[in-house]
Amino acid sequence: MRIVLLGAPGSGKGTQAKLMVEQLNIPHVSTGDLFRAAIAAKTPLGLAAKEVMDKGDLVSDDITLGMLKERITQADASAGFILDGFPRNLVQAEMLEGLLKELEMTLDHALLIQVDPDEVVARIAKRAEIEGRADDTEDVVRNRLNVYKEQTAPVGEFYKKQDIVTEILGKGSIEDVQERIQAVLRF
Ligand code: B4P
Repeated sequence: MRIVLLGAPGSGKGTQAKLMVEQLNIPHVSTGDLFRAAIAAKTPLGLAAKEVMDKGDLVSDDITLGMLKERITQADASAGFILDGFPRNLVQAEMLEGLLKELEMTLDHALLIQVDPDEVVARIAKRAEIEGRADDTEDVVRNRLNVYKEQTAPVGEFYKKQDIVTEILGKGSIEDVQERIQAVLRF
């Protein structure tokens, strides 16, 4: 099964994807996590990405697609994957279409997790206290929300035209949200 998780920063995409992995036995591919690993390893890609991510902006599409292609062509992704944080804009959505066509693959679901902006800000503030991520400061979170509204929200419309979008209410406990996802995917 091939799934794309869409939603604002802090909507719980990563949190839900980790729970889905246990049930579906396919990998969770988070472009944010791939970038954070590259930053921790101080690779040239990581150094370039860090500057952009610290401001809350998006890393260039070519770099992101190259990294994604490398990940989804690994053996453990042959039966499917959960994409979290990709595509982040319409260019990436088109690039993913091309890549999947080349690999003779199709997407089964795009799950759009809906959470109020105030709730997102509160969740990320809590994570900032625990993890201290450089892009979780209030100003940067506001920029990330603007970037989401302008660049990522249209991706939902892109997949609505393909009739594969299901909106998931992201309010409530982590378990509540997971139950809603499981009801859609029927596992
Ligand atoms: P991401 O790593 O994707 O960061 P995110 O949007 O904050 O994560 P997510 O929505 O998964 O939230 P989470 O589950 O952690 O991106 C970071 C940056 O990387 C971007 O700004 C960009 O610069 C770069 N990047 C990534 N992908 C890119 C791409 N494709 N192109 C270009 N640049 C890219 O949840 C957040 C918090 O809420 C957690 O602390 C969690 O515990 C809590 N939470 C979750 N569900 C909850 C619930 N139901 N109730 C209460 N709290 C909850």
